Amino acid sequence: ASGGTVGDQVKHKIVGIDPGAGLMKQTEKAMTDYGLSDWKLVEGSSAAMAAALDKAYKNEEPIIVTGWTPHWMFAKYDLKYLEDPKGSYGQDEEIHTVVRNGLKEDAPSAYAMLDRFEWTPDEMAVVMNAVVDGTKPEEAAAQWVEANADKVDAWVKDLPKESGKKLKLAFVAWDSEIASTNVVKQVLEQRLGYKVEMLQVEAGPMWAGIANSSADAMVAAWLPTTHQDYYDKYQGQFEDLGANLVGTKLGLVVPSYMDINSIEDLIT
Ligand code: PBE
Repeated sequence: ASGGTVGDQVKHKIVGIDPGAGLMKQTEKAMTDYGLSDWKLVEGSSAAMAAALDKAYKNEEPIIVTGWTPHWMFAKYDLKYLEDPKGSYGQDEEIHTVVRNGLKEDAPSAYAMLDRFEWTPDEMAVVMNAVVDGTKPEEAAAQWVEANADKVDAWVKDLPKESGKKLKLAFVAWDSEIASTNVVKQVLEQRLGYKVEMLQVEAGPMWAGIANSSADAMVAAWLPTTHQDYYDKYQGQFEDLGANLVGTKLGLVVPSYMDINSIEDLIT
């Protein structure tokens, strides 16, 4: 890191992710709230953000990324969230399971399993960390399901088995959702006999797909804030089965070696 303000050091760029992510909208809001009009939020993807962070971190260069918890990057690197005294990123929230209308009648055992599905950030981390270390998501999920049989038993207890009934799970390629969607797929297939197709889409189409029934379910709804606009837009066209994970967080994330602590430190 060289001299000048933090803004000069990072060329007034914040490394973002996919444009449909709620995190991007919240970051735009934060930039307005804090008067960061000379800053630019760069669109990309989760993978590109992680690659940029990895590269900067290895060189001990300054970087500011949009980040969230649960995410493997906090285990892999020494990072900190910038304080958000204005509360632009809202309160801690939950990840919800959301299904299409009519799934309860059409696939009652899948509906029941999805309704029971819940796990902790630490459990999700096991799958995420395996994936970033090179295990295929499907394999990492299968290993987790095998190692956590008791927990999984409770999700499928007394539910009838199908023979190859088709089910579509929509998801966005966010690391957290790659983990959760793969675990749910494994459970529905191995334990309940479904044939599950995973549809990788952007955030908007994920919500639209549930609303228009082209997908059956998703476990990737960040509420009440991050996906609020999608939630409001499709109100009545989906069923919210409640939280599958609690204890999330969003914000601007920097390596701990950077000499700033708050979003306010970006104002020049
Ligand atoms: N995320 C991860 C998503 C939800 C899951 C925080 C990047 C978003 O911002 O919409």
